[in-house]
Amino acid sequence: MSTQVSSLVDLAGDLAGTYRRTASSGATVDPAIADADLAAVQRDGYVILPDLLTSTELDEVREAIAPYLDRRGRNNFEGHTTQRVYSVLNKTSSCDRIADHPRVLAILDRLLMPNYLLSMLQAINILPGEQRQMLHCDDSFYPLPRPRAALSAATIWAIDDFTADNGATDIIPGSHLWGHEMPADLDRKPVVMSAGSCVFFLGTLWHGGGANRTQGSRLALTAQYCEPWLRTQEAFALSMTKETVRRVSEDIRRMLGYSIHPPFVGQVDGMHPKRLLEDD
Ligand SMILES: O=C(O)CCC(=O)C(=O)O
Repeated sequence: MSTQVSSLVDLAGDLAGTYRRTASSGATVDPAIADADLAAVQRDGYVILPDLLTSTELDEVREAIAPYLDRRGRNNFEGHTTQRVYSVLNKTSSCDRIADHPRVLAILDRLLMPNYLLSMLQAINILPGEQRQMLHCDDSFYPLPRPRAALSAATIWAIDDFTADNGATDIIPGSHLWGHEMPADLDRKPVVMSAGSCVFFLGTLWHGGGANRTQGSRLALTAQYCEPWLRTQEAFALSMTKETVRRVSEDIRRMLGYSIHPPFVGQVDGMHPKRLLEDD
């Protein structure tokens, strides 16, 4: 970034007059906990955050997602024996906590620039017999050479227990530091964790869904986040209804794009995007 541009970005932090930057609920997390989570992420590329959702919350997610699990993946990446649900916030409020969990935001607050965005919120149900997914990195579609800092981060939440046999996400610990090395399937380590836990990892970490060798399905939610100056995977600014945008928390609203990357990226007709919510 040139000096000129970076001074523009730094300019007063925020040029918005009416809608100033809002605080993240990540600030409510004990800084010692958030700093330790971040240190693990920087060292290993990931951290497991255990037991963040209650059994009632898990039941609500299962019940809300079930009606949408009506089709299978369309290619090898989605998985032909895997079901996926996109545009989740428009369909149910039961997954809001997954998008805006303070423990996750506290790490993101330390990792990404202010007003980082939600890039994806998706349910992934791996059915019995699914093969392991190809290994990949979530921010590899941003064409900047590695090694480099992550431009995004992801969480995968276990809605069912993740076991070594039922399709738990496989990761390659430490691979966030790699340049152009390619991972070997032998290096895959399943993230075994109980329902209600999540794994937080960097967009540069190699990972992939595991094979499901059991008779049961493996339901997960993934929430992914990116720098505020990047294009998101799901075009939430186009897809989210105003009803959804009004219903969600201020954290989610900001991450859906009702915020600006100072001084003016994300504007609408020269104004802060929140002006759109004033009309009707
Ligand atoms: O379902 C999983 O465990 C991982 C899926 C994944 O990484 C993806 O589809 O991008």
